[in-house]
Amino acid sequence: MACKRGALIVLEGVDRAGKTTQCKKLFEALQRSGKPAEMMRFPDRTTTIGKLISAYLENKSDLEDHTVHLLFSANRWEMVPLMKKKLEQGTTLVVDRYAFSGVAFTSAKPGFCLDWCKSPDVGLPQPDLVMFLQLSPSEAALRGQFGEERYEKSDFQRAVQNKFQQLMKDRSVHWQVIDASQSVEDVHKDIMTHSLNAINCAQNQALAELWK
Ligand code: ADP
Ligand code: 2DT
Repeated sequence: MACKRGALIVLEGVDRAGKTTQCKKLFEALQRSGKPAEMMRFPDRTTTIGKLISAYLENKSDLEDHTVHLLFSANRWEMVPLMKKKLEQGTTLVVDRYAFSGVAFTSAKPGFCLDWCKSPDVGLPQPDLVMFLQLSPSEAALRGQFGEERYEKSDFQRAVQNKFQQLMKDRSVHWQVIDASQSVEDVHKDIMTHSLNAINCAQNQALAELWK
């Protein structure tokens, strides 16, 4: 009998919402409970495309806005064969940002509509669960200053948050809003509950295609 597939679990949210902290905790908890899991993050700055993106984010290079949007998408597509292989082998993937960040960040720039921004990512593996770590700008500010990277400005982050709210109206995606203002442990408990459900459901379902 073919082995049961792993789940594709994505964490999204604004800067300092706790995505990286929670991806790591979820990954470690799944491993401890004997469920095969791996962590991924986008952008993946290690590939040739990822290095172009990283230089752009660090303000070491400038790229035209459409161009960088397509590079972010290409950086996901280049990982799709590996992602599918892992999922089919039964490994659950815990992913720090995905196409939703891609759309929210570019569509927060002037002159970009949601539909254009979504189009290059149409057909990517559909996440079984997307958890949005919700945190107000004032609570995020208590967690430290913005860094030096290109998008780390409060006005832009507010615009990004609004775009995420628009994306969350789409019922074809399994969104789950998580109250990220709780303690690290309480956020983890919520995330674990939703993830275990998603892993159970994914076992018996074929992997679908995003926004198709
Ligand atoms: P993100 O990946 O969303 O930008 P991080 O996981 O890097 O966020 O966390 C940003 C900062 O906030 C880190 O210093 C982290 O230790 C802290 N942090 C994360 N989760 C919480 C929480 N629930 N309560 C308080 N501080 C947190
Ligand atoms: P971190 O590496 O700190 O998460 O920051 N972004 C991300 C986009 O503009 N488009 C995308 O497709 C993705 C995945 C969000 C990465 C920065 O890049 C932005 C913050």
